[in-house]
Amino acid sequence: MQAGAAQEDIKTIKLIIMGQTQCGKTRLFCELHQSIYTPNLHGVSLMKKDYTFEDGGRVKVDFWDPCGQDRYDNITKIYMRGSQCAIVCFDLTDRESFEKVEKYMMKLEECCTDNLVKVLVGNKCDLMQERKVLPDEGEKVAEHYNCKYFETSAETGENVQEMVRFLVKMAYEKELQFPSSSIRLMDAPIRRRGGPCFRGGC
Ligand SMILES: Nc1nc2c(ncn2[C@@H]2O[C@H](COP(=O)(O)OP(=O)(O)OP(=O)(O)O)[C@@H](O)[C@H]2O)c(=O)[nH]1
Ligand SMILES: [Mg+2]
Repeated sequence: MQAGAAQEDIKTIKLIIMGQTQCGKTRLFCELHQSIYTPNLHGVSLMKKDYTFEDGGRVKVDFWDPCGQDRYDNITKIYMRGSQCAIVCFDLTDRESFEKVEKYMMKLEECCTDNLVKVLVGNKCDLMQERKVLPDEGEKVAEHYNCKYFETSAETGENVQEMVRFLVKMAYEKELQFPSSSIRLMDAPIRRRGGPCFRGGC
């Protein structure tokens, strides 16, 4: 075997994080990578990390972090394409960011294939006194979008590694089952469906 051949067998998984500006996307990734937090004020940033699983399988993960300001929506769409996994994030202390979850879920449905795996994340769970979204509400929306719900804190690190490891493992297992090279983006149907209720009363 040639030197480096084993390296080439390791798949790269593309992970994207989406969510309203200021919900904590960049800080979550900095916590995950144990790097110093610097806000990304423009465009998109990329971080990388390798994961090894119990069965010996390994993946390289590219973490794409687009700026959540609305004016970057079109750029974000470009980076969403070809993603195997996604974190849809909101700020537990900001009701509006929770109401925007639907927008990001719809975008993912439009731009990614059925094999995309995702999680819904309520971030800033360290700010308990300022909470504006109840755990049950997060759970209900996650259930609607057929994904798992996590509450994290990029400030304390609570649940951050666990949430990402869960997502990456799901993507890794899906990749073994349905290698993304066999999926053409053109095959991804454009779907529309009614959103969940974010305002109560339904
Ligand atoms: N208390 C607390 N503050 C947080 C947490 N996560 C992020 N923050 C703060 O929230 C602010 C926004 O964090 P960012 O990570 O830059 O938010 P973002 O979602 O990347 O924002 P855009 O890049 O504009 O889309 C910063 O002041 C962070 O320090 C958290 O878990 N707890
Ligand atoms: Mg950011």
